[in-house]
Amino acid sequence: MEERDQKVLEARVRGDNFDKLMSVPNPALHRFIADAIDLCAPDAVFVCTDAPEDIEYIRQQAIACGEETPLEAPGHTFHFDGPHDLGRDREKTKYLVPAEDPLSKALNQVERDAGLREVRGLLKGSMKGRTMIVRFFSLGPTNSVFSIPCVQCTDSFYVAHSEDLLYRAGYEEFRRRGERSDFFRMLHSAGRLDQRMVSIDVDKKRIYIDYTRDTIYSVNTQYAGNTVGLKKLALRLAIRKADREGWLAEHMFLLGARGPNGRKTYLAGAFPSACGKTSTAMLPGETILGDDIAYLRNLDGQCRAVNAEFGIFGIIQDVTPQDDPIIHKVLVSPGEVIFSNVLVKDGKPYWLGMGRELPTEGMNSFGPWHKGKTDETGNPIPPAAKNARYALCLDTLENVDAELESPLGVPLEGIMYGGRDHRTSVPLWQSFDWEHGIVTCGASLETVTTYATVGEEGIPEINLMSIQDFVSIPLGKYIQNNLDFGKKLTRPPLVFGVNYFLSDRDGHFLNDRCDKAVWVKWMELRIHGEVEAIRAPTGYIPKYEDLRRLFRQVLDKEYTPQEYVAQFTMRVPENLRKLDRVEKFHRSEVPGAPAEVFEIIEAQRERLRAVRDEFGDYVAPFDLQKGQAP
Ligand code: SPV
Ligand code: MN
Repeated sequence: MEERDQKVLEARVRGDNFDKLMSVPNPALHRFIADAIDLCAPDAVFVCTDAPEDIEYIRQQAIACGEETPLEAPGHTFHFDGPHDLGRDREKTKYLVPAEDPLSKALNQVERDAGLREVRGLLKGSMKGRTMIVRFFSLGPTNSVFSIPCVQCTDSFYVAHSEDLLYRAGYEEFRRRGERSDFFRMLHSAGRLDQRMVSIDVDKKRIYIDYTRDTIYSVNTQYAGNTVGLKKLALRLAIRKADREGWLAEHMFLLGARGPNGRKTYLAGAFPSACGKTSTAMLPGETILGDDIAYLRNLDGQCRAVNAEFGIFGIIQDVTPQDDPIIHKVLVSPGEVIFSNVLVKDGKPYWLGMGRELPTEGMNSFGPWHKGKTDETGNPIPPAAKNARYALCLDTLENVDAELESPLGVPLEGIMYGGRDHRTSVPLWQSFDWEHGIVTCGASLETVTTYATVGEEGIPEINLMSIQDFVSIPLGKYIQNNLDFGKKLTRPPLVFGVNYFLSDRDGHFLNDRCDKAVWVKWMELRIHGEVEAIRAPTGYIPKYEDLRRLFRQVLDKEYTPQEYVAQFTMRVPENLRKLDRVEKFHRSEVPGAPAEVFEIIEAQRERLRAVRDEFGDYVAPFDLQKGQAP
């Protein structure tokens, strides 16, 4: 360790906290912590190891300091973020980019030196009067080719506690790895807090990613998506690392789908935030491995995947015992759960769409709330935030997959992409091959903005592979990496598209929320070549008789030919218009987009035109099926 770091740590880290730091013999780690102390000037430093008593201390302090409050059910607490801090803040999240090496202009960035000065200026002295917590984690299972060790310094016990639920402990992992300096570093301060323990200076909120040093800075915010460094902030660093090392870090859930005779097939799914990702990951009857971030590697030609995380930070809106029975059970049973930005009344949490009437008064992220209360602009304040969430460990779910901690991950055989698309794509299809899927499902994913990010909702946009907010390398390079990854696999995962939001002319959804359980079964069978399909211009679509059988089997539901035709009719004009938007996006926003993108788009256009010439603008699946070999 350098002498200056030794001096800082000796002077500022007291008692056994100092010994805990010293027993990780890593000068790069000591450098980062000494710098954080120097900059933020905390009164005390608490070093949290993997020991249960250290973790218990964090839990207790989150309550003692008022960032969390116990609810009636044992183990449950709630936390409020401020009214202007209820989602990921795209505008305030920027890459620190060296002047000589800028990123695609679609990615929010600031020149590195100027950005560093700004964010470090805001962090200066920010922890005076407070304790800095130092925590160690591993993204991915420990002791594995997938593991990425991370250190988090924060002055928020809520953030430290959330991370305890969402990630794997990593103090021992750091000790095992000795002097290696290839770990992620995260520094967060909630900044000045009011008496409700809510960040005051949200106008000075900054979330800056210094990928040249694998370091993240976050200040004047508490919302977990902006502060829990291991979540989307680390995903941005992981994408850079994956780019260097030839693997993929993705915004994907992982689930084990059950097939005939007890077979299990692993599928991943990429959906933009608030588009059905967690509820797909948690389908009753299947097993869940993860709901948000997956790492994919080519191990001896096979695609293997792990969950980077160990818990779920899930949207609670619309969670009901009928639609989400597994998670609902955990949310009403004793056990460790942090509820954020719900409505609280008499020690109980309430959320929008919970399937019962809400109280007419209580506490929420705006303070004391009553029905009819308005905000400073005169708009009614909803009882709970749309983006209210729960944080809990995956192993509290009854259908958690047994391979969650497997150091070699699970074999991944299918990937699905889906966004909020009301007018264009059929509810389910399979791409012709890997490249077709990456381009026409992933890189063409259209959606509308949701409450998961701060700002206006319902704005249409393309969101590459549902991960565009987090891509930290040139977008064209990111697409190329995806294309190359599949080319090198012996048998790349099949790529599927899903659209849960397809609507009729009057804006009514054409599917029920639970239909996705059937789609997953169809994918499982396709992967094993056990079900046929119809060749449509945009990919393979299911046959009616297979869906009818699966609807009966899975949902005990009679699926009519009318429903099938309404859902699976190829909307040619809409699809052609979509291709135009996608092409325009890639030409204008994705410098260096691979030539393959444009070739595949053009071929899809040709197929759509050919079908239109034969059948007209709207082509029923039965018409497509005619004349095709079975
Ligand atoms: C998302 O918004 O995609 C989330 C929640 O998973 S967070 O990124 O943590 O805000
Ligand atoms: Mn997410």
